[in-house]
Formats: sequence, structure tokens, C-alpha cells
Amino acid sequence: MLDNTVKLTEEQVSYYRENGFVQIDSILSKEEVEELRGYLEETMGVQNGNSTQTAASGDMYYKVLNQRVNTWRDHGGMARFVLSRRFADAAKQLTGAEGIRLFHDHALLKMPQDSKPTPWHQDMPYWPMNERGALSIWIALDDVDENNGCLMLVPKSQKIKNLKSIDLVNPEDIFSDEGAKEIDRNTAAVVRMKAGSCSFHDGLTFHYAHANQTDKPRRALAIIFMPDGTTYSGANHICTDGLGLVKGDVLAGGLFPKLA
Ligand SMILES: O=C(O)CCC(=O)C(=O)O
Repeated sequence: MLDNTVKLTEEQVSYYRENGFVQIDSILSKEEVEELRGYLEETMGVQNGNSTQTAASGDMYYKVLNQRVNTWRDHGGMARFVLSRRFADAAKQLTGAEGIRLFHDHALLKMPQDSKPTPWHQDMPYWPMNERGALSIWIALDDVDENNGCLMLVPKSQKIKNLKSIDLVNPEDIFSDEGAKEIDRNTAAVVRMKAGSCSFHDGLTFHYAHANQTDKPRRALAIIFMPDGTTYSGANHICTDGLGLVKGDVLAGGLFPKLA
């Protein structure tokens, strides 16, 4: 049952709050990983649905990520996982927020052959939110290490402010930003894990993913959660454009459901 919750340890919660990320092993069973892989495969091929493929094969961005946003809006199986209480409740425990809403999910595949790393960046600058506190769960659907695209995360980097968004195809070096002077990339954790394990990272945490040098796709599902009450900043975003939101509106309702 994906609605069962996982009680995180005090160490996991305090590690997240101090360092801006935490790894949690085996959040999914082997059977659940197998099930989710099947749904993911069906979803990646959807044409004209309610989810969005952000780049086509051959595009430069596709070499960084073969990405599909809002898979839950097309596939009931993806929805079962994305909307499950298990992940949202873990986000609630980590943040201490009174409630957790979905912002969006995205399937993140790193394809074999000419794969590029995901450059160092923060997520928050891409999100149209006034308050900090939003976070991602990144669920590995394959065993991951430096050879096929595991994440690297810089401890305590969430303590600095929201810098500017980085072009993921022609990246500037985020570490050369004046605001990032105190962040040392040499302290980054290499987050190797087994399929079915996950990490959570704060929207401000500096992170990177290695290129995939193997001959198989690296599959991951990331879900972005936000504390209930988070408000719209007015910036453009694929998930809010066209919804008629005005600056300061609470991000809520059926497209941003409260999950925990
Ligand atoms: O999976 C990747 O390569 C990058 C993931 C990422 O940047 C994120 O989940 O915020």
C-alpha cells in the first residue's frame, strides 16, 4: 500500500534540516519499483496528453535529460505513486510543514550515448514561488552511481539565498556567483543508491548529476512538494502558465493537491 507512511528517524530529519538533503533507502519495495518502471515506460510514449515532454530526441536538452513533466495527469499508475501519502508525508516530516502540496512530478531519464551531466544548479530559481521550503524527492528506478548519473549534493548550500537559474544546456558556473562564495563544491556528497531508494533535497541545495556512460537509460522519478500556503510569485512556469493566477495567490486546488 503506497498510502502507508514511513516514520523517519530523528537523525534523518535533523540531517535534512542541517544539510539540505537526505538519502532514504528502500522507500519503494522491489515489486513497487518494477510496477513503477512499467508505468513510466507507458507514460514516456504518450502523445498529446496532459503531461509535457520537454525536449525531443536530438535536442541538446535531451542529452542532459529526457524529461516528462506531470506524468500523473496522464497515467493512473503514475498518479498512484506521485499522489501517494508515503512520499508527501516524508516531505512533511522533513520540513516540519503543517501540510504538503504537490507542485509537479517529472520523469527524469538520462539516455545512453552522448549523455551530458546535469550542471550544478539550484531548483528554486525555476519555481514561481514566493516562499522557500519546497523540495524534491528523487527516486532512483535503477541503481545509480557516477557511471550512470547519480546526484551530487552540496551540504549546507541551502543556507544561502536563491541565485539565478542556470541554463542546463549552456551552463554558467554557479560557484562563481558572488552569492555562492562560501559554498565549496569539494564537500559535495556523491549520492549512490539502489533502485527504490531516494533522496530529498531542498529547492535551494546545489546539485548536479553525472552523465550516463552506460548503455542503458538511467531512470528516476522526481516529485516536487511545497508547504501548504506557498504563494505564486508571478514568474512563468510550465505548471502555472495559463491558469490565470495572479501574484500572491496560494498555489492550491486540484492541480496542486494537498497530499499530507
Ligand atoms: O536527474 C537529474 O539528472 C537531475 C535532477 C535534478 O536536478 C532535480 O531533481 O532537481
